[in-house]
Amino acid sequence: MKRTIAILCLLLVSRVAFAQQVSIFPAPVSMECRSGYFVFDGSNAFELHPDNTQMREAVEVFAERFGRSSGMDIQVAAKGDIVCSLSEKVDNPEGYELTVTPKKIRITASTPAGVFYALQSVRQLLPPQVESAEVAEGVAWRIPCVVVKDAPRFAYRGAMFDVCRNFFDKEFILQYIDILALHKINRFHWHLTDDQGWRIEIDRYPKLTSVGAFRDRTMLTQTVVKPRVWDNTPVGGFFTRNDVREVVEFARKRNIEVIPEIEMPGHALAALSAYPQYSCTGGPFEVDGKWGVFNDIFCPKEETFAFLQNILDEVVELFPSRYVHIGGDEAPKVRWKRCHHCQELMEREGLENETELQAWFTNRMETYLRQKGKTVIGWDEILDGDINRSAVVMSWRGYEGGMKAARRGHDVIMCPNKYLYFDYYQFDNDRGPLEKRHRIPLEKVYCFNPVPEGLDAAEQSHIMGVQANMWTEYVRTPEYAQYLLFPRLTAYSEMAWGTNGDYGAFLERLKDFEKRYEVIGINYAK
Ligand code: TNX
Repeated sequence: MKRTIAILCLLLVSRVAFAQQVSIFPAPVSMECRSGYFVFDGSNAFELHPDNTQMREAVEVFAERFGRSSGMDIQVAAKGDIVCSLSEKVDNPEGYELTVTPKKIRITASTPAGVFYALQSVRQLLPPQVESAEVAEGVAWRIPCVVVKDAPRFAYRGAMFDVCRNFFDKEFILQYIDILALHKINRFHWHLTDDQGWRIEIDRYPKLTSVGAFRDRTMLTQTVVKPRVWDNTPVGGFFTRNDVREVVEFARKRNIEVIPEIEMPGHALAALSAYPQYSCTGGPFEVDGKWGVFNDIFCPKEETFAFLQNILDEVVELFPSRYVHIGGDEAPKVRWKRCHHCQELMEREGLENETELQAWFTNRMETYLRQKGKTVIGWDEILDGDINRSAVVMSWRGYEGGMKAARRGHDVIMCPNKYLYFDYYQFDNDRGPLEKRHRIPLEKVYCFNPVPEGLDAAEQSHIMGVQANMWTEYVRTPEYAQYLLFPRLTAYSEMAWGTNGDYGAFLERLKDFEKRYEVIGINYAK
């Protein structure tokens, strides 16, 4: 009797200890816990089938991280106890099976991306100190025995970050990308051009950055609030071509496609400050330090198309991504209405109004990029006209844009602002400059349903996935960006992966994950 009680107690204790350790974000599709641990002792090695460059890259990121925090080096060898194999048995290209026993870690996937994700799960099964930038002492480097079967619901799981309204440097972006990989997010949409700053170096047009990347002042109040309060400190910055290459490569190794966004025809004031000849009025303009929507946009002249195509030629060379985002949102037609050239062009092309002219503009750029093998993405305003079906629509003003796009046969990415805009405030007492907008509490993100009711099966199949957007008008520091991003991004990742369920249980699991945020150094909202 005593023995039975003792065994029961032991079981209970080990279950509790277990429960604290075994939590992966996003939650895997299935996970069974077994007894025992796999211990990392410095003698471990990867065994790869096949042993090729892609497979080595898939394990390298984990080995680097683990090496830095544990001091242990895991090499690839002919025989090893961490066995990674490709197999057609796993059908999702990002899916994987992970079996941990006291003797071996076995990973099976259909592509190296799945192997990479299995190792991100192993990363999360390890104590949070694995995130440490230096060797952490006194840590039990072991993971519990588990059997995990996992695969994402959506192929497109994106995160957008705006480096234009406020500049965020390369170090911040690299750290963010690594955190995205931890959450199995696979696209980084990099918002690189806007009215308040042009952030990517273009060889052919040096003034885009020498002029367009800097501004004299920044508005501290909301656009609608009077009197306006300004910070008169000059600010700016941009990414060199080498910075871009480094970010793209860093992301690629983490199964993240970096999608550049070059805004057109609107949100173009920084570019027009440098090259006013591509506006309708000729300028002059200044890189603006206030927020909102500006009337001066690119003028659909032949010279402008040449300018934009030359820029895109360089962009395409820097970004191997399948997608290029060309913006398309918030483009007022005030200038086009009063511009002789635009009116003549409309007449010639048989375009009824300026909205059709924007569609004509978009289609021209879409065709140009398609010929270069790229798929164009645009904000849902591009649907206001009849645009080529090959363009992908990002639905930000609610579900409607996405539904309309799917019905017309466009592929769609869902990022409605009332659910997935992390620049919107979280708590009732978050009374910062964001108070006028919607509140997006954690639960709203977690419970978001990306596939709207009312679409038939064929239309639903056009929903490629989701995206969380981080605009930075009022976000001036990395710390504040992180405060807005976390833990909402963690909730988002579980929804994007498709395993969001009981919100209460998610909150319980999150407590453990916060230790990981702390070791990484993330300033999360508590
Ligand atoms: C709308 S989303 C915008 C951005 C702003 C954002 C602020 C979109 C395509 N346009 O330019 O930064 O709202 O939340």
